[in-house]
Amino acid sequence: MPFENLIGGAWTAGTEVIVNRNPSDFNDTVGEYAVATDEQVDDAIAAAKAALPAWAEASPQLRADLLNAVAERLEAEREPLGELLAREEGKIRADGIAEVVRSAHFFRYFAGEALRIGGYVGPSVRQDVRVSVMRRPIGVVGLICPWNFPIAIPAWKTAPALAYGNTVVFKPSEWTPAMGYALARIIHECGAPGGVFNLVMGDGRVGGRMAASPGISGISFTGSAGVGRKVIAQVAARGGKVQAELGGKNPLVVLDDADLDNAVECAVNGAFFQTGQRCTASSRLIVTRGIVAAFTEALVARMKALTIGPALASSTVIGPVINEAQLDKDRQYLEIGRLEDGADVALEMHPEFNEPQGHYFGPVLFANTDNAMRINREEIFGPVAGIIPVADYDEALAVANDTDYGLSSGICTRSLKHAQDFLLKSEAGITTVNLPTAGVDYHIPFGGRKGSAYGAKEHGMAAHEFFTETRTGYMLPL
Ligand code: TXE
Repeated sequence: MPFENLIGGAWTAGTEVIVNRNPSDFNDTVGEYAVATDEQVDDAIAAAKAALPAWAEASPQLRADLLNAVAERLEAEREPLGELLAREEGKIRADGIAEVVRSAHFFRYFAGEALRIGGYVGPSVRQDVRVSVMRRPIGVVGLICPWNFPIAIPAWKTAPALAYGNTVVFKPSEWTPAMGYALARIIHECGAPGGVFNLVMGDGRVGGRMAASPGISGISFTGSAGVGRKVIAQVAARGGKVQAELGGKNPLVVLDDADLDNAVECAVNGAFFQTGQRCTASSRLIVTRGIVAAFTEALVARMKALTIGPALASSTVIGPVINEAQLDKDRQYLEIGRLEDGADVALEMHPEFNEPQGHYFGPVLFANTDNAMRINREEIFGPVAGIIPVADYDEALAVANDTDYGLSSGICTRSLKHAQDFLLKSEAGITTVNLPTAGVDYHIPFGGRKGSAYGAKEHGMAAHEFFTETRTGYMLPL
């Protein structure tokens, strides 16, 4: 029995299904998930539109209660959902559970925000006139999400959308429908009125129909730059509102005065944890020449301790990549780095088992690379990193900023002067000091610059920028 779409409060069968397979084990089918037809996408948008007035005008307490109930269910189901996430996406169990807990954090945070929508009332410059600035929902929002954080990214879009009175049409990635379905199931079971939150599963066809629909006021997208640019153009052309998070080619700078152990931990975490499939992953390791030999040696030694295996095996640190296409992409860049770019391969790891069959690709570390190489220009989105030796901090900053992307960046140093300068001059939306470039908080703004993003930032105090719009009022009381 396939898992169905949620349209206007009713679970609805499709005409085709996605067969969701476990990337750790080809013999394990996670489940079958209904693909929404064009008509069903349109029905979901219509249902969201019909539910909008009541939800937008509902007491914020009612909205807050729903979000708190969802948070409680996510926390209660953290273990089984974390395991399902690991089975479906390939990240290790502990990361799967942590992601479900983080999703609950978003719902709890925005339950409070529903009661703090805010605004302004005050005197006009005109005698006896009062002005008001209200924050209002933008309407029906479409959430198009990727596979790498299959419940956290939907949560960080859904929670503010609902908190501020919007209604939602949500499309998970076709590679991770199970977590998208689980979120829809929980929201439905917690009593969301029919049409307030709709689930339409499927691939780019479903996403494209959402982006093109005039019934959707705003699209929030996370995914590849190529698809994101298409969605941005499509929505902007029809006067819709759009925000997009598009990946990165994130630098981690290591200076001679860095704490070597800390720098190695930042690099191995940022570059290889979650199999390098994080938009904030460190893929360029920019290292000054006084420490590059010691850093490379220590990083290689640390990498050799990383166990590659099935996501649910307790010994696994590096799980499989998501699918065949991503595996091919990772393999291609290994050859591009070796043959086309002429980089040295400092370490190429392989799984030391042949069962179960999965999309396994070991971490790869290139050395003696330069920033002109394709492996340092193009997003690979796998466990692949390149060491770029540089002369000093000034060259490190210039190389770090020499990229089309601008999501996250990091620097490992004991110099407050260089740390402060990097925080100011790095052309990234998120910059860390002596911390990995991946791993963020949920209550502060998240998002990139340059080719990594478009429109308002997400998370915490930034989310109202996209999910609300201001209305200005002038009143002469007579
Ligand atoms: O992204 P896609 P995927 C990058 C990373 C990865 C690449 C592919 O480089 O290798 O993207 O990953 C929907 N109109 N990131 O396949 O294809 C699609 O169904 C509307 C970085 O996940 O961009 C999915 O739900 N929607 C990223 C979503 O868009 C369309 C995280 C993303 O799919 C569509 C993941 C269309 N024409 C991948 N075509 C990050 N920034 O974290 C597809 N979709």
